Amino acid sequence: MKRVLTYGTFDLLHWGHINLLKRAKDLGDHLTVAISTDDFNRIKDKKAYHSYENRKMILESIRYVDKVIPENDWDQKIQDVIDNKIDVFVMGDDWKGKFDFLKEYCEVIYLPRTVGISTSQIKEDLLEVRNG
Ligand code: C2G
Repeated sequence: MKRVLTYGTFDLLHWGHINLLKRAKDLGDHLTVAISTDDFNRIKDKKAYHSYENRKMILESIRYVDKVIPENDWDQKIQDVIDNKIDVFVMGDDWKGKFDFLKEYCEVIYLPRTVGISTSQIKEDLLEVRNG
């Protein structure tokens, strides 16, 4: 059983997120997603539209996702890798290099981000529609 782990806020879930989750799952047999709590989003200076509970429920309904755990701070990744017996850590390549310290514990893979979609772009586009 090859176990994969990834992290994110996954707010206003879109096809870029799904592309990431699908490719992450394809790297193993079991995918755990650590989803940022509302408090941690404040630390990341992100304001999610959906609450942690609702973002968690949405992620748990995705066929590629086997387990969802909370991401409370920047420093939990090594423990998460150990506790969940992770073989592969995956992130989009906007994070390239940032988590190489995990290479002591598991494989670290940065996947190309999906171009043309982002949660902030969705918010900007909707604002434009509303403001005309
Ligand atoms: N992503 C992607 N393509 C996009 C948008 C996002 O591949 N068009 C990927 C990101 O690279 C990330 C994942 O989807 O791997 C989740 O993106 P976010 O919810 O924006 O996550 P982020 O705020 O980057 O949180 O400790 C790590 C952080 O929690 C990552």
